[in-house]
Amino acid sequence: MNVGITCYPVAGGSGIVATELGQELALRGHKVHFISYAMPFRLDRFQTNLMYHEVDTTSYPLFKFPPYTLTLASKMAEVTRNFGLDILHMHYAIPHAACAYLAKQLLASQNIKQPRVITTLHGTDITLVGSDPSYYDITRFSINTSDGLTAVSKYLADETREVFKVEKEIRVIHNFFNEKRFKPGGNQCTKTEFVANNEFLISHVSNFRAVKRITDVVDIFEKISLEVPAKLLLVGEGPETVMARRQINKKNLNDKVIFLGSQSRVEAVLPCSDLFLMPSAEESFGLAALEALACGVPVIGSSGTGMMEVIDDYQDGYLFPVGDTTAMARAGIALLKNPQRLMEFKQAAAANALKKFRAEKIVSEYEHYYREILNG
Ligand code: GMT
Repeated sequence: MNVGITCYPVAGGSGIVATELGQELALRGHKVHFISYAMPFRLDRFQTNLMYHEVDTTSYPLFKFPPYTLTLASKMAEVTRNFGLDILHMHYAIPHAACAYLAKQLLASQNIKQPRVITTLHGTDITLVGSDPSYYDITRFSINTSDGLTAVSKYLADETREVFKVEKEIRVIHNFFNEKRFKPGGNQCTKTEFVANNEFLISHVSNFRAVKRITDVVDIFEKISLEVPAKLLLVGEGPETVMARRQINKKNLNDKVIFLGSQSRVEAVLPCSDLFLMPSAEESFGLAALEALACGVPVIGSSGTGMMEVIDDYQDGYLFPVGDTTAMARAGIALLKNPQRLMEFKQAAAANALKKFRAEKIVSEYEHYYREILNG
């Protein structure tokens, strides 16, 4: 198949899923074309069957906001025309699904065969941004006019049906990880690079947005570190980084916290961790949590979110209500103080992730779905 993929190229779950999917499809022999304003975050090496098409948005003094959506739609039409795309797969509804609709109309006006449009909903495009009144109608329209619709969790599919009153099928296709890269032990990091022999390594990976509740991460870590020797590894950066640094300073935790900044290969450091914290206010799935589990790291996350489909409570992690940092810390302390249980959780984390979310399984679900939409 010839597949066009559009995603946000910056560090963030939706772009990462889109990139990893494109890479896996290319490995399976499909021709994959990324169409975006910059090279996607994890698309950092040449790969057979994979091409990148940059969208230029010419500026003009009249434009306060250069019209990226128009140039993106034109580029989608151009790539479809030149490479005979069968499918345009949009990751994150806003504005990509609307652009794909426009591209199709453009191609129809030129009597060129139109591709099928599939939109994958990732989370904040529904829960935060899409439901804002200024985006609601156009998001609903783009969802309804897509030929196929997928959501990364049942939680998100239900939310979409409820918020947008969508009646068409929303296929749940969970996020996935590459089992050759994300695995316990076998990567580049050495734990003693970060901690002393008697210390535990606790980590958090995100784009440091408010929804991640970084203050809770620091709060939970502080409580744990009062009971067991530990260091906190923070990977990523974003709007909340400055605030996190301030909080860490204020709590005198500087010598216990390591900031690694943004990393495109988190699998190089995750296997060194003993525990992963993801106390987000909202999470449609929690890809970072899955990548930690895949590396054999138990996760403490928030109940009432899509993480309930990722973490097996009391088997490979714990789920607590958003903001209950005391319960989260207590569970973390008990786990780290019990070597036998910690080992069992680590093994269960890797095994559960592999069983449910390995790329080989999930990418086949996408391939199947593409064929269904093409034939239907
Ligand atoms: O989590 C973010 O802030 C990034 C965001 C995105 O769209 O890039 O992530 C969303 O999509 C990920 C991939 O499907 C999911 O794993 C995340 O749970 C989801 N984030 C939220 O729902 C807050």
